[in-house]
Amino acid sequence: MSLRLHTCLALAVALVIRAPAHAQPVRAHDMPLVTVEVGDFAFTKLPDTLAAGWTRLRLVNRGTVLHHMQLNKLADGHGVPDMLRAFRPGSPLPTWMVGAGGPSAAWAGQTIEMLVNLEEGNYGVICWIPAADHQLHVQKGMIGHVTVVARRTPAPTPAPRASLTITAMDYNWTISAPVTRGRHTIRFENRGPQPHELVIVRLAKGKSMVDAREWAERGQTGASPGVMLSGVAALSPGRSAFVENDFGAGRYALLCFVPDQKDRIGHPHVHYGMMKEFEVR
Ligand SMILES: [Cu+2]
Repeated sequence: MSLRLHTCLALAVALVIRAPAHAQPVRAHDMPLVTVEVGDFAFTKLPDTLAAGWTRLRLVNRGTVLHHMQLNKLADGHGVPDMLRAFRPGSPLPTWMVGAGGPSAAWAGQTIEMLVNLEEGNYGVICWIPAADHQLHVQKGMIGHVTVVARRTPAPTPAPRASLTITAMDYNWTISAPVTRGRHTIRFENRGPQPHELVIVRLAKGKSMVDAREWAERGQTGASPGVMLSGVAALSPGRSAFVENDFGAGRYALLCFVPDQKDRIGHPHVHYGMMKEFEVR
C-alpha cells in the first residue's frame, strides 16, 4: 500500500471519528434496548424496573399465537388489580389509567420493536389479544408490572427524527406522505378523543384489509392475511411513539383493534372503519 493511500485512509478514519454526534439523526440503535419475552400466556421475561426516557422496546414472541405488550401507566395509589377491575368494554378508561404504547402484535417467533419516551411511574403490562376461545390473553394470566424510575445518566437521548407521520383519529388514519420503498422512521400520533393503536400488516397477495380484520376477529385462525410489521400498542389521546420499518413494493394495511369506549359493547375500532390500505411501488 502506498504512503499516499495510508495517509488518505488515516484522514478518512480521523474524519469519521471526529464527526459530531449531533450531526447524525437519532436512530433506534442509539437508544437503550429493553427486551421482553412472551409465551402462551405470560410475560416470561419482563424487567421489574426500567429507566425513564427514550427506550427501544423489543418484544420477542416465543409462544404459538399472536401477542403484544400494552403498557398502561397507573396513577399513584392504583395497582394492576384496579386496572383489571376498571376495564369495561364500551366505557371510557378511568382518568388514572393512560395508554402508554408498547410493541404491537408479534407472530409466533417474531420480534417487534418500538421507540417510546418512558415517563417515571407504575405501569400495568398486559396482552389484550383475544384467543381462539374468545377469552382475552389477559384473562389467561398475561399480566405484568413495571416501575419506571429516573434515569441516572445526565444526558437523555433526544426524540428520533421521523420520515413519515401516521396519525390516528376516531375512526380514521392519515399518512403524511406517500410511503416509498426503503426504511422509514414513523412517528405514530393519536389525535383522536379515544385511545388508538397502530397495527401495520404487509398484505399477502390477493388479501385486503377486510381479510386482515376478519382474520383477527376469528381469533387468528385460517389463512394468514399477511405479515406483521412493527407497530405501537394503544396510546391515549395526545401521545406519540415511533417505529422503524422496511417497506418493499406491495400493499399494506393500517388497523386499530382497540375496543370502542362509547358503543357499550366495545367493538374494535376496525368495526367502525378504522383501517386503511396503501401501496408501496
Ligand atoms: Cu397475548
